[in-house]
Amino acid sequence: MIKKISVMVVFVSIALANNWFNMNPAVHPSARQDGHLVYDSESDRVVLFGGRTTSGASYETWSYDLNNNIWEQMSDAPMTMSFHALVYDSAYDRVIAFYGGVTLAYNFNTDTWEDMIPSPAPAANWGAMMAYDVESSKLILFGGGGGSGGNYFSYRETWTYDYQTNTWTLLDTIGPPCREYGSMVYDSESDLIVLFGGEYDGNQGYLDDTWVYDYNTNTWLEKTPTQHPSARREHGMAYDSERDSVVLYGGDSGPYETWEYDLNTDAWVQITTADLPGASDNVGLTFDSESKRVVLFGGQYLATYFDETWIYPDQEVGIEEYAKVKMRKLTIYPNPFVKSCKISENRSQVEIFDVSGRLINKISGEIWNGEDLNGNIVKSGVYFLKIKGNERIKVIKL
Ligand SMILES: [Ca+2]
Ligand SMILES: [Ca+2]
Ligand SMILES: [Ca+2]
Ligand SMILES: [Ca+2]
Repeated sequence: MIKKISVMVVFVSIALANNWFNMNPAVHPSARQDGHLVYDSESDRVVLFGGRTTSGASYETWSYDLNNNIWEQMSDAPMTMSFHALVYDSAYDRVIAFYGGVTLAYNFNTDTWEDMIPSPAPAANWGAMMAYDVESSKLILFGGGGGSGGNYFSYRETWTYDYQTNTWTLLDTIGPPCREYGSMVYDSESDLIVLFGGEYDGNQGYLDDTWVYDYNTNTWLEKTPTQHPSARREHGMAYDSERDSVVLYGGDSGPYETWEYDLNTDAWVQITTADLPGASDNVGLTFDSESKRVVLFGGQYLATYFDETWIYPDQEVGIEEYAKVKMRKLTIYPNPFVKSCKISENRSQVEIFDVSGRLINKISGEIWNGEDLNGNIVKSGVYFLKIKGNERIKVIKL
């Protein structure tokens, strides 16, 4: 008699530690560093623009729908940008890109780019930082690099840009020490912009300082956290409004670190995660407030560019939502199976139980040959796989 075991996947949510989860979308942008991400909250889409691929700076615009794990290529921008700054202006529902005095605006709803050609504009070229103060409806830009021929320096200016009047206005020229390649995000709960790190004055060393900017009073203030990430540049930051936490990831040439900053208590905490993206620096990072997840795309480690899409934190989600995300990754082949099945997720330990909860077998690796602990082929029917991998436990109904 031929035994057939059909496979259904059912997930049981177990307490999970914070982790990164690889979404593995079927279609995605090509590998790149510095492909900045922003979240268009009106459209519930993450927008990626530009970056540097192996063939140079990119014109490309992509959108990502986390709910359906789908990337879609949109219209190219009128010019390439990398080492640019990118932010979402929620008042006008526009994505604003800035590099080297050029200001571009993108409307996802109509999939159209405009070259705004404002005058004056900040003089910064590469590595300026932008964030958007939602309470004040103001885009804020700080710093950036300039110079040429080995004579490089950084800017110390704070600017705001208004899309409707197409006007850049200089707000402050003191603020934090000059820098490029830091990161800046807006903490909506505290109504303050948070800046961390970067590269000082045209590559005169890396910074490890934490600053906040209040547009309402036009004031910069240096924070004094007792611990904080080490000095670095080219890290990514995003503000998780669900958990009121600034998430920092990576940095140049290999700090594969995840940190979270609570502005209210002025505390940075390093988060140890079981899984990590392939890239360490120049990732795209933003927060999808509808899905309540930080989204990461691409980045680099030394000379290698990445095309991975990850989300964070992978925890404390409802069973349904967890299943929706996880089921995309996990496949069991063939289904139903007769002799053996291959479990797509390669985890260290898989335990197989029958419906009464009795342990049938333990396997390491990806293949279950349908045998029990004594080497006998099991009866047809329903079995559960318990996959232990790092912090995550999944129970799968076979
Ligand atoms: Ca929109
Ligand atoms: Ca404000
Ligand atoms: Ca806060
Ligand atoms: Ca979403």
